[in-house]
Amino acid sequence: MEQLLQQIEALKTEIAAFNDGDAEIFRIKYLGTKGQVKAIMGEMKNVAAENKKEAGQLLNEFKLFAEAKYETLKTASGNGQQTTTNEFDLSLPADSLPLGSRHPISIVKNKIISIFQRLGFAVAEGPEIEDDFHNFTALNLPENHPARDMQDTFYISQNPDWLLRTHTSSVQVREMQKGKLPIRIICPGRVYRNETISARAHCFFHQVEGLYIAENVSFADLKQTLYFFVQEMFGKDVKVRFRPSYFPFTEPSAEMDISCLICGGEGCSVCKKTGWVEILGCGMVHPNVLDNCGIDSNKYTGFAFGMGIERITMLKYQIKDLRLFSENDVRFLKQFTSAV
Ligand code: 2NM
Repeated sequence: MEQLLQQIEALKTEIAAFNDGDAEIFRIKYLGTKGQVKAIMGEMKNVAAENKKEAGQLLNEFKLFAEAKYETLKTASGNGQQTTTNEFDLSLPADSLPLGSRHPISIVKNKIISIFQRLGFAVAEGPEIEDDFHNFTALNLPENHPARDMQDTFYISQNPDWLLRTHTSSVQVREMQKGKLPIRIICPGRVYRNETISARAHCFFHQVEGLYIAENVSFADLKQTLYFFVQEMFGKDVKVRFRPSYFPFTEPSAEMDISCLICGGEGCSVCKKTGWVEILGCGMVHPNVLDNCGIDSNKYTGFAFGMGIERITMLKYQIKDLRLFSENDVRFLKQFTSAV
């Protein structure tokens, strides 16, 4: 009797662990005419008469246990008659993946691109690891020029000539060097500056810079292009103003403000009670830059501009903290929807 109990327990453990998945293999091994359940049933004849009742009960329970497992396997494989080991129904549709949403920076970047594409601008891209020439020297910032201090740069320790680009002007330098004129491009991309991270600064951000070089390009063309852009971006009611500024790569240079979207020019915390918010820098490309890139500055003129995508996005969606863009908190990200 003791031996029989041990045998039943051992078989129960074995059956419980059976996960071959194939019901037919299970049936033959345990429930068939030469199966182990039948075999152990045959042990009844060796059980002493006074134990027969208890043993019979135990064996019946065991048989039911084995049969229940067989039913489970049959249901799992979908067809008890199947004799192959194909456990999967390959005709079932796949589980769908949850759909994410586009990042607000991408939404605004795509919108900026589509506005300028309608004016005939093409998109140009380039490397994020640049050399000193494309990031600084070509842009009229010779070595030891104090203007290099305007942007704190991340240098690559392997090579003192390499750095993380501080603006996408380096892409425009590469396009100018190709020598195919006229040039009408916008350059979206990530740029890097060594800043202490706060609500208003980060060690990287995203830019769109624009460049138009041809014969007889004027400051009037620059103003009209940028006015069209802000009207498409922020609505027809927006007003613009230009303030004189300084960039080493443009002369003259200007900063463009738009009337405050929050208060409509009345004065609020976003515009610091001025009614205006700064959105981009621009200017006529410095003749030195054209010459450095192999373009005849006596024949050609051009305008350029640059804007931070984070800044435009913060204004458009009234986002107060720059860090939200890189924390990837889905509670923030899923609030933005876009068709593009
Ligand atoms: C700005 C502001 C003003 C600019 C200049 C050039 C280039 F390559 F033509 F010299 N690209 N981008 C530029 C001019 C960028 O960003 C605030």
